[in-house]
Amino acid sequence: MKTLHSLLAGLRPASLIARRIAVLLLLLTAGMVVVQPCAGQSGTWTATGGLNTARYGHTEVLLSNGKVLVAGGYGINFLPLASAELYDPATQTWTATGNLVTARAEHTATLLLNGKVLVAGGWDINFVPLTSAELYDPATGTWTATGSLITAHVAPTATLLPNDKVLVVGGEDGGTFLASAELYDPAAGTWTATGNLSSAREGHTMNLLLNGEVLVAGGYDGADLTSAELYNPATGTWTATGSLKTMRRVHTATLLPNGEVLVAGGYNDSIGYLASAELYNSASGTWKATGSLAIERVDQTATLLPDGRVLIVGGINQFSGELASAELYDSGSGSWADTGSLISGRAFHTATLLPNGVVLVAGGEDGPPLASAELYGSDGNGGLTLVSTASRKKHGDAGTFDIDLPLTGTPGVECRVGNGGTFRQSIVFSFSEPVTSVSGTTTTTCGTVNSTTISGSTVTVELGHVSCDGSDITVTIPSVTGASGSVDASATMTLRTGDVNADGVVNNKDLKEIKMNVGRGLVNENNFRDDITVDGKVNHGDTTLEKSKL
Ligand SMILES: [Ca+2]
Ligand SMILES: [Ca+2]
Repeated sequence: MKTLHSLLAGLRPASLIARRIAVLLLLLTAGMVVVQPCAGQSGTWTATGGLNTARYGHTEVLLSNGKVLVAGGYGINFLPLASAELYDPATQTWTATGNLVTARAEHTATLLLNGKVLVAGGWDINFVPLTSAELYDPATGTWTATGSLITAHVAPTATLLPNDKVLVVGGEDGGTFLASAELYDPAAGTWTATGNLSSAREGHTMNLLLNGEVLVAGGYDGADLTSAELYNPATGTWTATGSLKTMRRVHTATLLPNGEVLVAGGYNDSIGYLASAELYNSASGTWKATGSLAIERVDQTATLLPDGRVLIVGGINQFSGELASAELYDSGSGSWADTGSLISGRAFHTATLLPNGVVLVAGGEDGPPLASAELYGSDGNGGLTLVSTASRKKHGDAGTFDIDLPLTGTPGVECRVGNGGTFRQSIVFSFSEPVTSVSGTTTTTCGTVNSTTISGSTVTVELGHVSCDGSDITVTIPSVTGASGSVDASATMTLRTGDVNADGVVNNKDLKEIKMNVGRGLVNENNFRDDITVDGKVNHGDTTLEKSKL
C-alpha cells in the first residue's frame, strides 16, 4: 500500500503489504467509479506553510517545546530522505533542521521523556532494511547514532512505555514478516529482545492502554489477521486477547479517553478497502462493531481531539484514489460525521494534535509526494475548540479552587456544598482561542444562570440555586464564537455533596479523609475537596455536614 503510486508507475516497491495491495488495486481500477464525498458540514481546513521537501511515509512528532519534527520519508524521486524539518505553530512555517545520519522511510519516531526523539529502522536509500537508530536533540537540532536494533525492522510500530523504554514491534526485514519485539533503553542506549508475538505482523497497530499494557491488533503475515495480542511491560511477555471482528491491515487504532480502542478502516484481501470500525474493551478483552466510516479508506490518519472525538483524515480507496474527506467519530453515539474537505487529497501523510487544539496534517502523496500542509479546526490562528471545563468555588480566604469536569466519560463530582443561593458556584469553560460572543446559557436539572462572562479564551458562567444534590447538572453555552468560527459548548457535573474522594458514594471513607485534614490552616490545591463548606478551612463544620450526608 505504502508506495502505491510508485508501484503503479513501475518504480521501486516498498513494503511487502504495499505490494500485495497495489496488485489488487490494479485489478480493481478496471471498473472505476468516482464517489465524491459530501460537502463539509463542520470543521475548517486551511492551508499552512508548506514543507521544504515534499514527502510521504515520513514521521511527525510533537516536541516538548511545542514545535513539530518531521523526518525522513519518501521524496520526489520516491527514494528515502535524510532531511528533517521543524514546524513552528506560532509562525506557521517550516525550517530545515539537522539531517538524519541515515536517509530512511517507513521508520518509527518516538518522543522520549528527556525530550529527545528516537528514530529506528525503515528502508535506507538502497532499500536495504535498517537496524540503525538515531536520536534527535531539540536543543542542538542534530541527530546522533544510538544503539542498533537486533533485527532490521521496516514499518514496525513503536510506543513509549511508562517506564521510559520504547517498544518496537513487528514489520518486516525486507523478505520476511517479523514476530519479534525489541525494547530500547534510553539510559543505556541499547536494545534487548522482549519476547515474540504469536503472529508475525506488518500493517498492524499498537496502543498503550490505560492499564499500562500494550495492545497489538491485526496486520498481515502473508494473510490478513484478526488476532490481537497484549504485551505486559512488567513481565516482558505477550498473551492473546480477543480477535477483531474483521481482519484488517494498515488501519488506524486510537485510545479513547474511556480506555476503549477505536480501530477503523484498513484493508483485507477478501473485502478490499474497509469502512468498518470496531471497539476494543480492555476490561473484557473483546471487540464489538461500532458505526462504519462513510468512505472506505486505507493509509488514513486518526487523531484524538481534546473533546474526545476522533478525526480520521484522507487515505485512499479504489473508487476515489487519494481522499480529501475527513470524518469525526463520536464515541457517545458510536457514529461518524463528515467534517469538511481538505484542500488536497492525501494518503500516507501524518497528523498531529497541536497544543492549541488544532490538528496539523502534513505531506503525504496525491500521486506525487506532497509538500503542502493543512490545519484542521481553525483559520490557522488557533481554532475554536473547547479545551477544558471546571467547577469553581471560592473557599473563604483560601481563594478559589477548581474541580476538573472531564469533557467525556464519567462526569466530574462536585463534592462541595450546593449553594441554594448562598454560596458562589461557577462553571469555567476554556477555549483554544479568544471568544468574542456567546448566546443564551442554559442549565438542566437545577440552578439559575446569574451571569455569563467572557474573558479572553475563558467563559465563566455563575450559577445560583444549585440545590439538586445527587443529580447531574449540564450547563450549555450555544454558539460560542471566536475568530475561526462557532461551537456549542457544554459541561456536566455530578452534584454529590460530601463525596470528597469522588468514588460515587458518600460514606465513612470520605469522613475519614476529612478528619485527616482537620486543623491544617487554610486549604490548598491538595485538600480543598475536604472543605465541603467552602469556608477556607477543613474543620468541625465539614465533619458535621459530612455526617449529615452519610
Ligand atoms: Ca466517596
Ligand atoms: Ca470548612
